[in-house]
Amino acid sequence: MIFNPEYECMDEEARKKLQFARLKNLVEKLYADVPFYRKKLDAMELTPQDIGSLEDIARLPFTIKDDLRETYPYGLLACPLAEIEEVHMSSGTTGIPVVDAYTKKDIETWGEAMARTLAGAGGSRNDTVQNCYGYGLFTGGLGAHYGAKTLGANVIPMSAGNTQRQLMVMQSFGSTILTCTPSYALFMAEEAEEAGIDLKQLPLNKGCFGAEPWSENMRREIESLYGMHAYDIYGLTEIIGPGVAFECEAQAGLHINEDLFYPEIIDPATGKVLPDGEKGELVFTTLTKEGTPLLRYRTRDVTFLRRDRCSCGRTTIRMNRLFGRTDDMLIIRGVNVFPSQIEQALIEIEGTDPHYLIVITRGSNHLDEVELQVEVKREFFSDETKNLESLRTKIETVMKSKLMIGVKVKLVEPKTIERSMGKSKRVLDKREI
Ligand code: DLL
Repeated sequence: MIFNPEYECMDEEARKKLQFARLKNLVEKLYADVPFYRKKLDAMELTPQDIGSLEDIARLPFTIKDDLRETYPYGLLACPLAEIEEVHMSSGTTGIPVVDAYTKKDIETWGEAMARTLAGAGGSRNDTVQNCYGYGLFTGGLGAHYGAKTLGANVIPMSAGNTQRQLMVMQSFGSTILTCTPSYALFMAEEAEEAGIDLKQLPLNKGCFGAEPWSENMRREIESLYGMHAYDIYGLTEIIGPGVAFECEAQAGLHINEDLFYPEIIDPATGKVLPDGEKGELVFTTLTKEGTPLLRYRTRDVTFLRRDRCSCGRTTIRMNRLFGRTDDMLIIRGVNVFPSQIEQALIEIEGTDPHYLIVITRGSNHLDEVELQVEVKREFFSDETKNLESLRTKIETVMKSKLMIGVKVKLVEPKTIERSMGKSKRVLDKREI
């Protein structure tokens, strides 16, 4: 089901017109009400009148995470504080958090964006959403909650954790949609197996997973363990939280809610806008936000955009599943490596589970050393040592050819790598540089 065909299936010309009108409005508002942006525009000798077309967006300044940190908590507010209804913060554990402040209308927009997301996965008012994203300052819990309500579905506000109870609720309430991080979905499946619960027999038939990188391999794993369709959903606190982009039933890229969030891809080194199809840093401008609207926010997420039509009937631009982040790119012995590349390489190797940890150290010879801990499927672990050794060598060979660096592989027993209920940690960088 398409939740809002008027906006999701809009003809391209009409959408561009709408985006331009909203952009113009936004720039006027920021210039008038947010001293931070007024200063930036003045410094570039730009006024709202200079924005005469949608393409002129490229003339506007970027906003970066440090701008948000430096103005913490309310420096970027574009409305009186009395109009703010709710605040959320980024889930990062280090540094000053970034704040998103929502007016009543912003919360409604968020509900709409997330209702479109759940509908993209085939959800409707007949569904029961078991929402295991964390409630609180993190945007996952309440974002999915508002979306389920706007859709008219029944929402069970579980939050993350207490896995035994999650499994009990899943069975007794007959939940049909699961919303959580992909790593928590896998963790719950392991616990279910242990408890002798066959998830495939339950009514649960779709899931909306995001907030962290995951791969096609993990998707296939989740789909087969639960007997469900698993969809990728994307968003970030600074822009609204979840609801920025979502996969539809075609599972072929994530539809961006571009009437609300205007996307661009730039070269992270030069800031130049790149054409559709080219990989670079994703940038968003919030087109309708009232509380903390942002101009050209650099997400640091790496992907590309595609404008070809989707079989689902939506006309919105799609972004590819993320390749990684410009800032979590690892530089190992001078080679750029994204953790997602390691995961991709693991896909091709039978016998491994999608649980891994990359441990980086700097040896006494000052060279970086990488140990890749990989969980092995239970059947494999009980096999002969000879088979384990050949699996280990195989992974090392594949990594060497894909990443161009040597990686020491350590095979570990199932369930030894720490599980996460929220965002999982894949990299342990012990280098002291
Ligand atoms: O993670 C919002 C969210 C909640 C999205 C629930 C989806 C579901 P933050 O905590 O601000 O917000 O983290 C945002 O997480 O810039 C990406 O790097 C990463 N991320 C989010 N979704 C995905 C995804 C929420 N589907 C940051 N795939 C973003 C890969 C993702 N990475």
